[in-house]
Amino acid sequence: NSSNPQEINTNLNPNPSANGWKCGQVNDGNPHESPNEWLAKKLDEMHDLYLGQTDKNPFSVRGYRRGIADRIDEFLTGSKGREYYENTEKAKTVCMFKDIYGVGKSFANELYRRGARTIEDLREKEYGLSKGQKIGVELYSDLISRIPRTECKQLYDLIRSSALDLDPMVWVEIMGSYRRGGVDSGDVDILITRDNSDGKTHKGLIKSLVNDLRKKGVITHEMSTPSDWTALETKWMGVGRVPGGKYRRIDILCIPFDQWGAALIYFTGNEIFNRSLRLYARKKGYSLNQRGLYIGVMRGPDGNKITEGEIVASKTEEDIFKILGIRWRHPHQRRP
Ligand code: DCP
Ligand code: MG
Ligand code: MN
Repeated sequence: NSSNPQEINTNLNPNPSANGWKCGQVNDGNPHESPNEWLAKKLDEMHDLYLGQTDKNPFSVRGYRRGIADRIDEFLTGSKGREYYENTEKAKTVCMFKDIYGVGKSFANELYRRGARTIEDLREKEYGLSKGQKIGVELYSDLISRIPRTECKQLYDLIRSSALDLDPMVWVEIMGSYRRGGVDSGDVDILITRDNSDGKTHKGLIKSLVNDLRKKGVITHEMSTPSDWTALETKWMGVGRVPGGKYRRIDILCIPFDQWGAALIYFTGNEIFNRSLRLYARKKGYSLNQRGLYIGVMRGPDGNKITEGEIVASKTEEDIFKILGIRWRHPHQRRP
């Protein structure tokens, strides 16, 4: 019975990008129709169909109207936000601001409220931007463009050879979308550790590496630096380039040698693959994070850890997949 609203498939997808619709574009179903008009029409259709049923009393109609109102609310307050669904000057400006490194939805809106309209405005006037956001504004057009795979490889080779010159025992890998086989990437993700079988570690290497790459003009800006440069686990975030090329976001993660496998899984991603693997581990009584696979982790009602548990695997990806009882997936297949 297609007149029952519960059974109508309206093909509504709350995420317009799933329908190929992006910021500043209109719905592709009808070039003269904005996404808002299209959505309103769909909801009207649902409403009319519902009212057309003779067995519905005024109370259930009111309840149904409220249901629709809730759905609209849900769309408008969804992760992309109201501006995503509109093709207005404000929507386009807020979208542009959201693409600045380190700027989220609410700050993008605040900048608009405070009168900013262009990237130039943000360069000229004081808006209380953080250090990272200022770099994001300064290098806006470079940082929003994708990095071709060959250029990722060039940056990786430059970083790797510097690291190996400093210590021939280091392990350096390129991770993220590059390892998953992407034709281009949003940033360059680098994982570093050191074979500790001779009793030495990579402690402090990140500092010398960043200094060396700065001297070579490969690293140009720092957005977030380790709180302790001499720790075994450090994260560095910044910007660099193949000398003469575009400015690119670079993330460098240093980790203890025995966590290599768990870190490989985490930093290869993608994020959805990681979430499903972690959920799967939990269902089997384990707990997986970027440091290792644990057993006996006790969690409170909020899901927070009460006990650390005991580590059962972390050195290789294969060890972790094997204990979980699933076959190892090639990184190219980790993009569900
Ligand atoms: N990661 C994660 N959860 C997050 C952020 C990151 O699990 N909230 C993991 C999975 C990602 C990896 O770290 O694949 C690298 O993060 P990036 O943000 O660099 O994402 P990608 O490299 O996958 O894509 P992009 O090409 O946009 O950089
Ligand atoms: Mg990346
Ligand atoms: Mn990254």
